[in-house]
Amino acid sequence: VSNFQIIESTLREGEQFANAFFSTETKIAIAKALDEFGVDYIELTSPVASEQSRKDCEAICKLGLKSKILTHIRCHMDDARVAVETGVDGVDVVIGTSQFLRDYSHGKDMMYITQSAIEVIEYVKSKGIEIRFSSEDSFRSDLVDLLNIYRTVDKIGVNRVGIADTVGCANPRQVYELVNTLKSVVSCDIECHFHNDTGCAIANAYTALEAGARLIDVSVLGIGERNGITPLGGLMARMIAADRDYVLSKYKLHKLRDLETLVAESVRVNIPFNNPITGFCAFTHKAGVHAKSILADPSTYEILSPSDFGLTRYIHFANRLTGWNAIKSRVDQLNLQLSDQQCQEVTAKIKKLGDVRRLNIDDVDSIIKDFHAYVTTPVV
Ligand code: HCA
Ligand code: CU
Repeated sequence: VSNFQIIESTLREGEQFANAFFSTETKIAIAKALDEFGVDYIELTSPVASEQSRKDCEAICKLGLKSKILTHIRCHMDDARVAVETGVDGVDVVIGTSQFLRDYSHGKDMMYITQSAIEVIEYVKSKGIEIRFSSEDSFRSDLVDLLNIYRTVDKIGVNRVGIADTVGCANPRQVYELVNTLKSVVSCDIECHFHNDTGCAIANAYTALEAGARLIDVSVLGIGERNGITPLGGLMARMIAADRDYVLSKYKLHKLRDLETLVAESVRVNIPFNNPITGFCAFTHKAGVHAKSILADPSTYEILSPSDFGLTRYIHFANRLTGWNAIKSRVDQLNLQLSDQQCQEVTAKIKKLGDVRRLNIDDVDSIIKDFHAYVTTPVV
C-alpha cells in the first residue's frame, strides 16, 4: 500500500454534491489549500460544463501550483479539444461501460466506445498531456468488455486506467478481485474511484491499494453525488495507520482541519461529529477505564496520534462513567492537592450527581473545589 497517490476531486466530484456552489474565489482558495496539503493531483469540473467552468479551469491552471491539474471529460472529441486548450497537466476521460449506462445514458456499443477512446487518447497524448481512461460503473460492467478496453488503451499508452464504483455497490472483496485481475492485464498505473452509498468507500480504497492500485480519488469530507466518495481525511486516517512514515513525509496533515473547515463552510455543512480525525470527539476518551489507560500511555486506546494532525486529545471526565484517575488529572489541572484516597472520594460524589443529571465541566470543578475546601479547612 505504500507509494500511493491522491487525485483530489473536491472541485469536480465535490461540485456534484447537492449543496455545492463554488465561486471562482472559492475554487481558487480550495485549490491553494489542497496544494498546500500536498495532494498529487487536483481534478476540476469539465470545461464544457459551462462557460464559467472553463474560465475557472484556466485560472486554476495559471496559479502555478505544485499539484498537477486535471480536468474530467466525457470520452468525446468535442470535449477533448476544449480540455487540452485550458492549460491542464492531464485529462481524465470517462465513459459508461455497463449495460445500464449503455442502454440509458449514451446508448453506444463497445465497438463505438473503443473507437472513440482510441481517438480521444491519441489526440490528448499528441498534445503532450497526461491521459487517464476510466470506465464508469465498472463493477456492473461485463468483465470481458472491461479487460478488452483496458488492454487496448494501455497499449496506446495511457498514463492510468481508472475503475469507478459509480453507484457504490462494490465490497472490498470484489474490489480486490477486479484490481488484481486488471493488474495482470495492463502495465500502466491503476486509479480507483469509490462512491460511499453502502459505507465502503474508505475500505474499498484501502483494499484497492492492497491489490496493486496506485491512485485513489477523494474529496474533502467525501462530498460528491448522493452521499459522496472516499473522504480525504478518512483515507489519511486509514493510511497513516498503515504507513505512517510515508503519509507524514508527503502530506501536511496539520492543515487537514482548516482544509475541511474551508470546504464545509463553502458548502454549508458541519464537519460530521464522527468524522475520522476531525470529528469533535475523535480524540475524546470517556469511560474511566479508557481514561486511566490513556493517561498512562495514549497508545492503549489510540491508533491515531492527535499531534500528527496538530490536534489534542481530551479526557471527558464530567460524566458518571468517569474514574478517579481522570478526576485526579483534573485536580492536577486545577492546581489543587488531593491524595489518591481523596480523589476516589470526590469521584464518588461526582458519579452520584452524574446518575441524576447530565454534568458539565463546571459542575465537576465545583464539586472538586468544594471538596478541596472542606478537606483543607482546619476544624475549629
Ligand atoms: C459520475 C462520474 C464518475 C466518474 C469517475 C471517474 C463516477 O459522476 O457519474 O472518472 O473515474 O462516479 O463514475 O464520478
Ligand atoms: Cu463519481
